Amino acid sequence: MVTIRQITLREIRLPLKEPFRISSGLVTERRILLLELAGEDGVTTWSECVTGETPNYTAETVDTAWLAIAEWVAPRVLGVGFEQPDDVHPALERDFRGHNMAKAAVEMGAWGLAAAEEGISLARRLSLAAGRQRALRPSIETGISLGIQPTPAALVERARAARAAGYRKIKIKIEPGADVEYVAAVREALGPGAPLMADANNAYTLDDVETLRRLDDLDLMMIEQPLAHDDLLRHAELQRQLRTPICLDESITSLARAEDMLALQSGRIVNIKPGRVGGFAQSVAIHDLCLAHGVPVWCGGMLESGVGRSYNVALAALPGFTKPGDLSPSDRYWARDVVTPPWTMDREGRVTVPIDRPGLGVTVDVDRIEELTVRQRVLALLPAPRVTTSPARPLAQ
Ligand code: OSB
Ligand code: MG
Repeated sequence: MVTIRQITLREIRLPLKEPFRISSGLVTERRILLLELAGEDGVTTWSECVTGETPNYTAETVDTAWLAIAEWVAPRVLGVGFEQPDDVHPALERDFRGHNMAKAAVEMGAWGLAAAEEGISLARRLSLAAGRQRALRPSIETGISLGIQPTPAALVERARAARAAGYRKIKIKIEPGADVEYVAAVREALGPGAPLMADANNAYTLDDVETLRRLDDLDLMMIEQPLAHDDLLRHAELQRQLRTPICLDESITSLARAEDMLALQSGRIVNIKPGRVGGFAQSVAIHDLCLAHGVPVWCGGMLESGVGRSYNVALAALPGFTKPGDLSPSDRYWARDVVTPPWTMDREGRVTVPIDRPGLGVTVDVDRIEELTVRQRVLALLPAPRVTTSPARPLAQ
């Protein structure tokens, strides 16, 4: 049984070490929503809402998520005794459209709370989703996501450094004008065996098939989300014309969309981001579906703080996550993270899953979060109204 008694919603500001540019936008400082959830008997945990600052990735933003959590998500779950954390997602879907990242922040917090209350790690708790037991990997192979650079030479320098640091996958953000030449330069510099991929964040249409065909000659692990954010049909058309597997990110917003992708053959790999699909229950369901169909999945990232990263690491420990995840260590993005110890990666490009540490596996640095907080709101059920009995008065005649 898991019951969320109170949610403290905070916004913190965390400057990125360097600006991160993708085809659909630029971010220099993250605005991050953190949730502190209180359950029974004083047990608490933290979760993160992974919305961006602007609606360039999905329609949600930090501000819409703040509103959605306070107005619609929290009132549905506060004080409700859920038999399993699996039951939170359906409760948030009934007559409540969209706002997946706002829903996910609370839904994942319920998984975190269940893990903390049961004294097991988040990864172990998640491996028991939907009444089944899944094996767990003790460490996750990690990839880096390199933002769009001013020149191919600048990109090559970053790719070389990433390879030297041990990263198992180098994802290159592309857009028209910064694509074939850039990726080819990295292929040339790092050699034929280097694990490279490209992510377009919707920057192309089927009119660009010639450009995408040239990427096809660069032996990439995959091309991520080349076409529109909500498209499946055109991706299927494009996949028929490419040897390189298409990986879908933005287009997969639920289990149903993953089923559609399989039916339409819109792609051959899925990037699972739990925020994008409404939380852990849907993430596991998509994972299970893909595993059953031999479709590899990997865990994407949203420039999370160490709190969100702990959820991604737990998810990526599931057996179908066979491609390296966007799970860079804390110091890739932050001068100082909000968890201790920070997330680290070994020389072989692996992040260790804290399988035997209860809860998130890291300690949340509450003092640091206090310092970084720009607004805060406590969400709780109103205390039960005090019943006042007034003396019986004769009805007015
Ligand atoms: O498309 O995967 C993406 C960040 C913001 C929005 C979209 C994406 C990304 C990343 C970041 O690639 C990966 C990471 O968190 O390391
Ligand atoms: Mg992507």
